[in-house]
Amino acid sequence: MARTYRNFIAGEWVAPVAGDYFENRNPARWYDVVGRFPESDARDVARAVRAATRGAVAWAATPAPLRGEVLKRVGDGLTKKKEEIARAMTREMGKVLAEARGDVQEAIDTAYYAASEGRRLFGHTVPSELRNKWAMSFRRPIGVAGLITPFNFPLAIPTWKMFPALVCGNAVILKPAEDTPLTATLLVEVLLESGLPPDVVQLVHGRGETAGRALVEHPDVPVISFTGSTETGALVGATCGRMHKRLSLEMGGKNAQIVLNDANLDLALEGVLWGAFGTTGQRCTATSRLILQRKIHDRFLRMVCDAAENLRMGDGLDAKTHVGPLINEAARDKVERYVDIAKNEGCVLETGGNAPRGERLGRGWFFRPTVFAGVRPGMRLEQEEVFGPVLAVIRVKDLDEAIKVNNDVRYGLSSSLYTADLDSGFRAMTALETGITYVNAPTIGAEAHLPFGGVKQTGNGHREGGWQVYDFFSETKVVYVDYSGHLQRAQIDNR
Ligand code: UN1
Repeated sequence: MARTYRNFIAGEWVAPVAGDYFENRNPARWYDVVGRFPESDARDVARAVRAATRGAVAWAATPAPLRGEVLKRVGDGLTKKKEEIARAMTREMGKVLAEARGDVQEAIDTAYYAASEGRRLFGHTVPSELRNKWAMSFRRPIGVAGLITPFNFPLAIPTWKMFPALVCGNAVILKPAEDTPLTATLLVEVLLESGLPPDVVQLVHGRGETAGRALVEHPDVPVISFTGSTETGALVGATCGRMHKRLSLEMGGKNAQIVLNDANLDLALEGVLWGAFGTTGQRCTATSRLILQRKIHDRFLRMVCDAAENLRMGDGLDAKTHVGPLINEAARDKVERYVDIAKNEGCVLETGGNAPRGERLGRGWFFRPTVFAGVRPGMRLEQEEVFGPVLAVIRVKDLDEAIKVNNDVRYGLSSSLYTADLDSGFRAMTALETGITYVNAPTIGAEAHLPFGGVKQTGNGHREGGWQVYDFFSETKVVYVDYSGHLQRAQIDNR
């Protein structure tokens, strides 16, 4: 019988009020039940908010460098448990173990960055326009932050939000994806072992429509950070807009790798395999379009298809596996739907296009690495996020056309250009409309200490990672001190 897990609310591991649970299963082997997790509702969320509101007061009064020291210990704790967490992650999420270790490492990097930020939560001191008057800004915590996170980076993404929120002095409530609740549980355990005061973190499992929604709608949660689909993001945004909440959204992508005639094709091949089929294409940053310049199109397409056919699908815990399963049945249905759509649009299926059968792979949500050629700008396969191992190949005349195709989608997270020409690299750097551009590297590979996020409908202008997220999780306060001894009227008395 699989273990039953609980929420963490008000300093205790507790059962959900309604007493309902959902099963978390291994996507590589359905019969492997990882555990049963709480199906929480608005009552559980309300309890978590009450506790977090208490926690926020004491935590805000703790000096930021000391808050940072807790995060340092969290980094140490995650380092110690790196292998254990990575294995748990692969079991519940399916990504290959090397990638799961990378996911944990990203959380470790984020923890150490946050720890150092505790001694550097800069404000500004600027000259006043009046004599004998002091002007400065500093940061204050906001209060309780609601964090809603996806399955694809079960540890890294929660920590991108949680660690900066904590260092800035907020209490947090995490509602992790229902497909990856175990990793989130292990994260909270590390936080508690590291000396984080219990009321400062709450973990509420459950579904987006119930637990997630209750968190977004709760009046005492003034800041929400959400990573997920553009459709759900719009719903979250509507509620936050109505309730005047601060909101950070990270959503879809339709990222392209461009390969020019002068590129190192072997390098570009490694890049596209990693970008398109790593994490089984389930990254916001995944390469889902491959834009090839005319002269190398046929040759490079052949190279990609041959290599894709040699990728071995399997359980992510098996060292021989290159590509794990999709996360669940709905994900595989969606990928199958897009394969049909692409065929109906007249795209040419070059390889893949279906789920493998048989003893080894037939009882997981696997899907073959898939390549469609003859894709034209504007087709649905070219415009819409599939979130699976499906690559759309588009042929273009030159860099200008490649840039135009890259930009002509509603998303703008990451982009990549392979070229040996410095001028092309620099032109693309500014012309590609994405939050991140890689030159001679794939569309994935963001580092924890640089801002992560996209333009257009990928986000709403905020960034995670790096220094900008600290602005998001803190309130700027400005103080003027007039020590002249008389009334000085700004904009008037100095003229
Ligand atoms: C995501 O795609 O959802 O750049 C996050 C990367 C990772 C983070 C990706 N470091 O692919």
